[in-house]
Amino acid sequence: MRFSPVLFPSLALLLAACSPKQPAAAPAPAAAPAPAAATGSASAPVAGPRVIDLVVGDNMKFSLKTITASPGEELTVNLTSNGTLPKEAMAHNFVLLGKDVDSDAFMQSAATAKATDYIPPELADQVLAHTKPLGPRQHDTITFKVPAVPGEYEYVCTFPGHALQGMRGMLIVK
Ligand SMILES: [Cu+2]
Repeated sequence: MRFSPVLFPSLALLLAACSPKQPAAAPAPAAAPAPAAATGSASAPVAGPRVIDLVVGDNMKFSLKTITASPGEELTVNLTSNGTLPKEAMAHNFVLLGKDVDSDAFMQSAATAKATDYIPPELADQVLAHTKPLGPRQHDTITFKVPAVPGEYEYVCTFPGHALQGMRGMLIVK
């Protein structure tokens, strides 16, 4: 009996130590809703690449002389040929060149690069984007990211002689 006063306080301490509020572990499940929020935002409308329809043909012109775009914007170029002449005699492509590329020098090399679709392999690093050469009623689509640096980027048809006859245009990034 004499020890009981001592025993009781220690028991009380023990109980207090064992019955601590367990909620400390509770915050963990709270993290679960995060992924749900992420999938929710994915269902929101997402803007895809802006589509540019470009028509080429026997007149050796691009239907658009200029294309204006924002830096870093994604563009899809739909190139369609409504030409009638055989592909061997007249093919058309869309080749977007880097900012400070000498387009005349590029075209000179391209003219002899038939085996690689008129893209000279040694100058491939000067090309930002390009389609394949199209014959009559053919079609090709490319998607690319507009350069982040504002300025003017020339696009040309690299089939021999075409750019010299005016088959060229300008992508204006601003
Ligand atoms: Cu052409």
